Amino acid sequence: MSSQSNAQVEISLIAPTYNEKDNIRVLVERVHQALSSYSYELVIVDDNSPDGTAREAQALSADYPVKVVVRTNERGLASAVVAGFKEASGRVLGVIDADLQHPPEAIPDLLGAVRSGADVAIGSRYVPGGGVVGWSLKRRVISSGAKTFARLLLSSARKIRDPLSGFFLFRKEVVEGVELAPTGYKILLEVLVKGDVKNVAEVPYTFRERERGQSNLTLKEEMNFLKHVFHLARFEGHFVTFMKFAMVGATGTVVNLGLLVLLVEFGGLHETLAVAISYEISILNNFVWNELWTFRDRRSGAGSSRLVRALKFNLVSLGGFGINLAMFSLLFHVLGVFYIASEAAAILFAVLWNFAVNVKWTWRAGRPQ
Ligand SMILES: Nc1nc2c(ncn2[C@@H]2O[C@H](COP(=O)(O)OP(=O)(O)OP(=O)(O)O)[C@@H](O)[C@H]2O)c(=O)[nH]1
Ligand SMILES: [Mg+2]
Repeated sequence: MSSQSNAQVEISLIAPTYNEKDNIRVLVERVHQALSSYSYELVIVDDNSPDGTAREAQALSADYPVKVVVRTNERGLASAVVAGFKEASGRVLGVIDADLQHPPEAIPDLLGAVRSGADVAIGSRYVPGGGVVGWSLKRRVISSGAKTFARLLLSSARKIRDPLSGFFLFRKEVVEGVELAPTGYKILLEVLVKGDVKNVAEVPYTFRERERGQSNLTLKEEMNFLKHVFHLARFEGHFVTFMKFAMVGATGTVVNLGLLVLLVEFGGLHETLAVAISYEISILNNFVWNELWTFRDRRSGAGSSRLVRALKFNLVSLGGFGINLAMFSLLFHVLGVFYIASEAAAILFAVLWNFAVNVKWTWRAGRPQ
């Protein structure tokens, strides 16, 4: 059945698999049930799983519109999905996990959204009606931290509630001529940032616990995620600005500490007063450098006076300070993370917050008159 001609296939669903032998039959059956009234194909991309997933999939392809791609010299979720896209002949492409954490029954709604004009339709855990079941507090915190990180750094992800979803559909034209990098495992981000995306729809679903088989998620993948987001930020063009902003922040720390020592040791000021004064002056230091250097080309478009920008910058920094404290408390007191790691993560988030809000508010790009 996989020999249907290109024009006939409306949707190609890609399911990457690694050791999913116990899930693959149920997946194929449920997808078929959900899509029986559509012309579809299911492309299973297996990395030569030792448990024999590919053989099982091959057997199913006799009765269902299933295409099996077996890779023997490569391993990895993202590159498997990209390989699947290359084999796909549908006008709409989609991605679904093979372990049934993404309900195939939601596909018709996603397809409906694409048919009514969405370029990308996302199966979303974070719109009303969606959710996750069975996650520990730690996994929730990591997941929402990763989500916030991506949204702060990537403007293409900012308006999306679930930009890290692994369950989504999109029109093939969205990625026409786009080189999708097979790094990181969040292919949706790659599509949102690099693709030609105007309308995005989010359709709720509930992410359930895996019933059979084992998770393939590793720490290495998590690290790859950070690298991937920085790579995409560079692609969007905000990366250089962000690096300047971070460098200015570093000079602020030097001013802050240096001044504190001066005021206490040589000025004889009370420590608390010295902390307050040196903190405020370091913020002013940062403001001046950002005004003259980081956001130099945005000044005229911001539509506000320098004094107003300075006040806004102060407010944003205050917010960043609050975020730093809150995040530190959550990681250190609630989750028991080592205090230096907690504060490092808290600083990263505060800096990202400061950056994102200053870009959007203090030095917002002017509208064409
Ligand atoms: N081809 C291929 N597929 C993979 C690879 N790693 C993971 N997958 C598949 O990608 C999908 C998602 O991987 P999971 O391990 O379930 O990741 P997760 O859903 O974030 O983690 P859990 O909630 O613990 O299941 C599953 O269908 C996996 O079989 C890989 O290296 N190659
Ligand atoms: Mg899974």
